[in-house]
Amino acid sequence: MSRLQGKTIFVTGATSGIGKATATAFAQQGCRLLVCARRQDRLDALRQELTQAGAAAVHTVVLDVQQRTAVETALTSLPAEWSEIDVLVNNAGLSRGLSKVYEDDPQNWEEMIDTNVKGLLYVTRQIVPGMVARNRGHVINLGSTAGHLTYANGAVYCATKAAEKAISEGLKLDLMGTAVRVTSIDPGMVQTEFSEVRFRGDADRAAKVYQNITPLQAEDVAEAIVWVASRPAHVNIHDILMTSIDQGNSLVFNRRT
Ligand code: NDP
Ligand code: 8X3
Repeated sequence: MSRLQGKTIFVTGATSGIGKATATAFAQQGCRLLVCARRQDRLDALRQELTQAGAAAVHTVVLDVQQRTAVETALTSLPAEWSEIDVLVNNAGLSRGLSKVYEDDPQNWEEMIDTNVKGLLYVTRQIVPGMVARNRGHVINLGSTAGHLTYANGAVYCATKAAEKAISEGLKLDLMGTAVRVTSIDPGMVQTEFSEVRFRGDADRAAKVYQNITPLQAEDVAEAIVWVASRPAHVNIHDILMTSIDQGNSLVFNRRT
Protein backbone atom coordinates (compact mmCIF):
# COMPACT_ATOMS: atom_id res chain seq x y z
CA MET A 1 0.00 0.00 0.00
CA SER A 2 1.28 3.48 -0.86
CA ARG A 3 2.44 5.59 2.11
CA LEU A 4 0.31 8.34 0.60
CA GLN A 5 -2.99 6.49 0.33
CA GLY A 6 -5.81 8.46 1.97
CA LYS A 7 -3.62 11.51 2.68
CA THR A 8 -5.12 14.93 2.05
CA ILE A 9 -3.12 16.91 -0.50
CA PHE A 10 -3.70 20.60 -1.31
CA VAL A 11 -2.35 21.71 -4.69
CA THR A 12 -2.56 25.40 -5.62
CA GLY A 13 -2.69 26.26 -9.31
CA ALA A 14 -3.94 22.81 -10.30
CA THR A 15 -5.72 23.67 -13.56
CA SER A 16 -2.66 23.41 -15.78
CA GLY A 17 0.90 22.19 -16.13
CA ILE A 18 2.85 21.05 -13.07
CA GLY A 19 -0.05 21.57 -10.66
CA LYS A 20 -2.43 19.47 -12.74
CA ALA A 21 0.15 16.71 -13.26
CA THR A 22 0.93 16.75 -9.53
CA ALA A 23 -2.73 16.50 -8.51
CA THR A 24 -3.14 13.62 -10.97
CA ALA A 25 -0.05 11.80 -9.67
CA PHE A 26 -1.32 12.08 -6.08
CA ALA A 27 -4.78 10.91 -7.23
CA GLN A 28 -3.12 7.81 -8.69
CA GLN A 29 -1.76 7.11 -5.19
CA GLY A 30 -5.30 7.11 -3.77
CA CYS A 31 -5.00 10.52 -2.09
CA ARG A 32 -7.76 13.02 -1.29
CA LEU A 33 -7.26 16.09 -3.46
CA LEU A 34 -8.06 19.68 -2.50
CA VAL A 35 -7.29 21.81 -5.57
CA CYS A 36 -7.56 25.51 -6.31
CA ALA A 37 -7.02 27.96 -9.16
CA ARG A 38 -8.90 30.87 -10.68
CA ARG A 39 -10.65 29.13 -13.62
CA GLN A 40 -13.89 27.45 -12.50
CA ASP A 41 -14.50 25.57 -15.80
CA ARG A 42 -11.10 23.92 -15.62
CA LEU A 43 -11.62 23.01 -11.97
CA ASP A 44 -14.94 21.37 -12.87
CA ALA A 45 -13.23 19.25 -15.54
CA LEU A 46 -10.34 18.48 -13.20
CA ARG A 47 -12.71 17.12 -10.56
CA GLN A 48 -13.83 14.39 -13.01
CA GLU A 49 -10.28 13.68 -14.17
CA LEU A 50 -8.91 13.28 -10.64
CA THR A 51 -11.76 11.01 -9.65
CA GLN A 52 -11.10 8.84 -12.71
CA ALA A 53 -7.38 8.80 -11.87
CA GLY A 54 -8.15 7.22 -8.49
CA ALA A 55 -8.54 10.11 -6.02
CA ALA A 56 -10.24 9.02 -2.79
CA ALA A 57 -12.14 12.36 -2.82
CA VAL A 58 -11.87 15.72 -4.58
CA HIS A 59 -12.76 19.23 -3.41
CA THR A 60 -12.29 22.27 -5.65
CA VAL A 61 -12.02 25.91 -4.61
CA VAL A 62 -11.97 28.88 -6.98
CA LEU A 63 -9.24 31.03 -5.50
CA ASP A 64 -6.86 33.75 -6.56
CA VAL A 65 -3.88 33.39 -4.22
CA GLN A 66 -3.00 37.06 -4.76
CA GLN A 67 -6.09 38.06 -2.74
CA ARG A 68 -5.12 37.80 0.93
CA THR A 69 -8.62 38.16 2.35
CA ALA A 70 -10.03 35.65 -0.13
CA VAL A 71 -7.30 33.15 0.80
CA GLU A 72 -8.03 33.62 4.51
CA THR A 73 -11.78 33.27 4.00
CA ALA A 74 -11.57 30.26 1.69
CA LEU A 75 -9.10 28.32 3.81
CA THR A 76 -10.73 29.02 7.17
CA SER A 77 -14.17 28.00 5.87
CA LEU A 78 -13.24 24.65 4.33
CA PRO A 79 -15.62 21.78 5.15
CA ALA A 80 -14.39 19.98 8.28
CA GLU A 81 -13.32 16.91 6.29
CA TRP A 82 -10.96 19.10 4.23
CA SER A 83 -9.46 21.13 7.05
CA GLU A 84 -6.54 18.81 7.91
CA ILE A 85 -3.99 19.07 5.13
CA ASP A 86 -1.16 16.52 5.06
CA VAL A 87 0.74 17.93 2.07
CA LEU A 88 0.56 21.49 0.73
CA VAL A 89 1.99 22.00 -2.77
CA ASN A 90 2.50 25.74 -3.28
CA ASN A 91 2.55 25.59 -7.07
CA ALA A 92 0.42 28.55 -8.27
CA GLY A 93 2.76 30.88 -10.10
CA LEU A 94 3.52 32.70 -13.29
CA SER A 95 5.90 34.92 -15.20
CA ARG A 96 4.94 38.02 -17.14
CA GLY A 97 7.10 39.19 -20.04
CA LEU A 98 10.83 39.31 -20.62
CA SER A 99 12.02 42.89 -20.19
CA LYS A 100 14.75 45.04 -18.80
CA VAL A 101 13.90 46.23 -15.28
CA TYR A 102 14.29 49.86 -16.30
CA GLU A 103 11.82 49.44 -19.18
CA ASP A 104 9.28 46.98 -17.75
CA ASP A 105 5.64 47.64 -16.86
CA PRO A 106 5.35 47.56 -13.03
CA GLN A 107 2.04 45.71 -13.44
CA ASN A 108 4.09 42.66 -14.50
CA TRP A 109 6.16 42.87 -11.30
CA GLU A 110 3.06 43.14 -9.18
CA GLU A 111 1.44 40.05 -10.71
CA MET A 112 4.61 37.97 -10.30
CA ILE A 113 5.42 39.12 -6.76
CA ASP A 114 1.78 38.96 -5.61
CA THR A 115 1.36 35.42 -6.94
CA ASN A 116 4.75 33.73 -6.58
CA VAL A 117 5.79 35.29 -3.27
CA LYS A 118 2.86 36.84 -1.44
CA GLY A 119 0.34 34.21 -2.61
CA LEU A 120 2.63 31.42 -1.45
CA LEU A 121 2.98 33.15 1.93
CA TYR A 122 -0.77 33.76 2.35
CA VAL A 123 -1.59 30.08 1.71
CA THR A 124 1.28 28.86 3.89
CA ARG A 125 0.18 31.12 6.75
CA GLN A 126 -3.28 29.51 6.73
CA ILE A 127 -2.24 25.87 6.38
CA VAL A 128 0.94 25.44 8.44
CA PRO A 129 -0.49 26.22 11.91
CA GLY A 130 -2.72 23.13 11.62
CA MET A 131 0.29 21.04 10.59
CA VAL A 132 2.20 22.29 13.63
CA ALA A 133 -0.75 21.55 15.93
CA ARG A 134 -0.98 17.99 14.53
CA ASN A 135 2.84 17.67 14.46
CA ARG A 136 2.79 16.29 10.92
CA GLY A 137 2.63 17.69 7.43
CA HIS A 138 4.73 18.66 4.44
CA VAL A 139 5.04 21.94 2.54
CA ILE A 140 6.36 21.56 -1.00
CA ASN A 141 7.13 24.84 -2.77
CA LEU A 142 7.77 25.33 -6.47
CA GLY A 143 11.06 27.10 -6.99
CA SER A 144 13.08 27.17 -10.21
CA THR A 145 16.55 27.16 -11.69
CA ALA A 146 15.69 30.86 -12.06
CA GLY A 147 16.02 31.21 -8.28
CA HIS A 148 19.57 29.85 -8.43
CA LEU A 149 20.92 31.89 -11.36
CA THR A 150 19.40 35.10 -12.76
CA TYR A 151 18.96 35.49 -16.52
CA ALA A 152 18.78 38.71 -18.56
CA ASN A 153 15.34 40.31 -18.88
CA GLY A 154 13.99 38.06 -16.14
CA ALA A 155 15.18 39.85 -13.01
CA VAL A 156 11.82 40.05 -11.27
CA TYR A 157 10.65 36.50 -12.07
CA CYS A 158 14.08 35.23 -10.94
CA ALA A 159 13.78 37.37 -7.79
CA THR A 160 10.44 35.75 -6.94
CA LYS A 161 12.03 32.30 -7.19
CA ALA A 162 15.07 33.43 -5.16
CA ALA A 163 12.53 34.60 -2.58
CA GLU A 164 10.83 31.19 -2.70
CA LYS A 165 14.20 29.57 -1.99
CA ALA A 166 14.79 31.83 1.04
CA ILE A 167 11.23 31.33 2.30
CA SER A 168 11.55 27.54 2.00
CA GLU A 169 14.86 27.58 3.88
CA GLY A 170 13.50 29.92 6.54
CA LEU A 171 10.26 27.99 6.99
CA LYS A 172 12.24 24.80 7.51
CA LEU A 173 14.20 26.54 10.28
CA ASP A 174 11.02 27.97 11.80
CA LEU A 175 9.62 24.43 11.95
CA MET A 176 12.60 22.87 13.70
CA GLY A 177 11.34 20.91 16.69
CA THR A 178 8.21 19.85 14.80
CA ALA A 179 7.79 16.94 12.40
CA VAL A 180 6.56 19.23 9.61
CA ARG A 181 8.70 18.92 6.49
CA VAL A 182 9.61 21.54 3.87
CA THR A 183 10.87 20.91 0.33
CA SER A 184 11.69 23.21 -2.56
CA ILE A 185 11.33 21.65 -6.02
CA ASP A 186 13.40 23.68 -8.47
CA PRO A 187 12.89 22.68 -12.12
CA GLY A 188 14.47 24.14 -15.21
CA MET A 189 12.40 24.59 -18.34
CA VAL A 190 9.13 22.60 -18.25
CA GLN A 191 6.80 22.54 -21.26
CA THR A 192 3.49 23.80 -19.85
CA GLU A 193 1.32 26.86 -20.43
CA PHE A 194 3.99 28.87 -18.57
CA SER A 195 5.44 30.56 -21.68
CA GLU A 196 2.01 31.29 -23.18
CA VAL A 197 1.13 33.03 -19.93
CA ARG A 198 4.49 34.84 -19.92
CA PHE A 199 3.87 36.11 -23.46
CA ARG A 200 0.16 36.80 -22.84
CA GLY A 201 -1.19 34.23 -25.30
CA ASP A 202 1.44 34.58 -28.05
CA ALA A 203 1.57 30.84 -28.86
CA ASP A 204 4.23 31.16 -31.59
CA ARG A 205 6.62 32.98 -29.28
CA ALA A 206 5.90 30.47 -26.52
CA ALA A 207 6.57 27.50 -28.82
CA LYS A 208 10.00 28.91 -29.73
CA VAL A 209 11.08 28.64 -26.08
CA TYR A 210 10.98 24.84 -26.38
CA GLN A 211 12.26 24.62 -29.98
CA ASN A 212 15.17 22.26 -30.64
CA ILE A 213 15.58 21.18 -27.05
CA THR A 214 14.03 18.45 -24.95
CA PRO A 215 12.34 20.24 -22.05
CA LEU A 216 11.08 18.63 -18.86
CA GLN A 217 7.42 17.60 -18.89
CA ALA A 218 5.03 18.43 -16.06
CA GLU A 219 4.82 14.72 -15.20
CA ASP A 220 8.59 14.62 -14.55
CA VAL A 221 8.19 17.29 -11.88
CA ALA A 222 5.07 15.64 -10.46
CA GLU A 223 7.01 12.40 -10.07
CA ALA A 224 9.67 14.22 -8.02
CA ILE A 225 7.00 15.84 -5.85
CA VAL A 226 5.28 12.53 -5.13
CA TRP A 227 8.69 11.00 -4.37
CA VAL A 228 9.61 13.63 -1.75
CA ALA A 229 6.15 13.37 -0.18
CA SER A 230 6.40 9.60 0.09
CA ARG A 231 9.73 9.40 1.95
CA PRO A 232 9.51 8.01 5.51
CA ALA A 233 8.15 10.59 7.96
CA HIS A 234 11.60 11.28 9.51
CA VAL A 235 13.21 12.13 6.14
CA ASN A 236 13.17 15.72 4.84
CA ILE A 237 14.34 16.32 1.28
CA HIS A 238 15.25 20.02 1.35
CA ASP A 239 15.68 20.75 -2.33
CA ILE A 240 15.56 19.11 -5.74
CA LEU A 241 17.21 21.03 -8.59
CA MET A 242 16.17 19.27 -11.80
CA THR A 243 16.53 19.99 -15.51
CA SER A 244 16.23 18.06 -18.74
CA ILE A 245 19.38 16.63 -20.28
CA ASP A 246 19.48 19.70 -22.57
CA GLN A 247 19.77 22.31 -19.81
CA GLY A 248 22.88 23.10 -17.76
CA ASN A 249 21.50 26.00 -15.72
CA SER A 250 19.31 29.08 -16.29
CA LEU A 251 21.61 30.24 -19.08
CA VAL A 252 23.06 27.18 -20.77
CA PHE A 253 21.03 25.04 -23.20
CA ASN A 254 21.91 22.43 -25.78
CA ARG A 255 19.83 23.73 -28.71
CA ARG A 256 20.06 21.43 -31.73
CA THR A 257 19.91 24.05 -34.48
P1 NDP B 1 1.07 26.88 -15.98
O1 NDP B 1 0.80 28.23 -16.53
O2 NDP B 1 0.88 25.71 -16.88
O3 NDP B 1 0.19 26.64 -14.66
C1 NDP B 1 0.09 27.65 -13.67
C2 NDP B 1 -1.05 27.30 -12.74
O4 NDP B 1 -1.10 28.29 -11.70
C3 NDP B 1 -2.39 27.30 -13.42
O5 NDP B 1 -3.16 26.23 -12.93
C4 NDP B 1 -3.03 28.63 -13.00
O6 NDP B 1 -4.43 28.47 -12.96
C5 NDP B 1 -2.43 28.79 -11.61
N1 NDP B 1 -2.38 30.17 -11.13
C6 NDP B 1 -1.73 31.21 -11.68
N2 NDP B 1 -1.95 32.33 -10.99
C7 NDP B 1 -2.77 31.98 -9.96
C8 NDP B 1 -3.37 32.69 -8.89
N3 NDP B 1 -3.19 34.01 -8.75
N4 NDP B 1 -4.15 32.03 -8.03
C9 NDP B 1 -4.36 30.69 -8.16
N5 NDP B 1 -3.83 29.96 -9.15
C10 NDP B 1 -3.04 30.60 -10.04
O7 NDP B 1 2.57 26.93 -15.43
P2 NDP B 1 3.51 25.81 -14.76
O8 NDP B 1 2.76 24.59 -14.47
O9 NDP B 1 4.71 25.72 -15.59
O10 NDP B 1 3.91 26.56 -13.42
C11 NDP B 1 3.63 26.07 -12.14
C12 NDP B 1 4.70 26.54 -11.17
O11 NDP B 1 5.96 26.00 -11.55
C13 NDP B 1 4.89 28.05 -11.09
O12 NDP B 1 5.14 28.42 -9.75
C14 NDP B 1 6.14 28.27 -11.94
O13 NDP B 1 6.82 29.44 -11.58
C15 NDP B 1 6.92 27.02 -11.61
N6 NDP B 1 7.96 26.64 -12.56
C16 NDP B 1 7.66 26.49 -13.89
C17 NDP B 1 8.65 26.12 -14.77
C18 NDP B 1 8.43 26.01 -16.24
O14 NDP B 1 9.39 26.09 -17.02
N7 NDP B 1 7.18 25.80 -16.70
C19 NDP B 1 10.01 25.86 -14.29
C20 NDP B 1 10.22 26.06 -12.89
C21 NDP B 1 9.21 26.41 -12.06
P3 NDP B 1 -5.52 29.62 -13.21
O15 NDP B 1 -5.02 30.44 -14.36
O16 NDP B 1 -6.78 28.82 -13.50
O17 NDP B 1 -5.61 30.38 -11.94
C1 8X3 C 1 10.67 28.70 -15.16
C2 8X3 C 1 11.89 28.32 -15.91
O1 8X3 C 1 13.91 29.30 -17.06
O2 8X3 C 1 11.74 30.03 -17.84
O3 8X3 C 1 10.94 28.88 -13.81
O4 8X3 C 1 12.62 30.79 -15.74
S1 8X3 C 1 12.56 29.68 -16.67
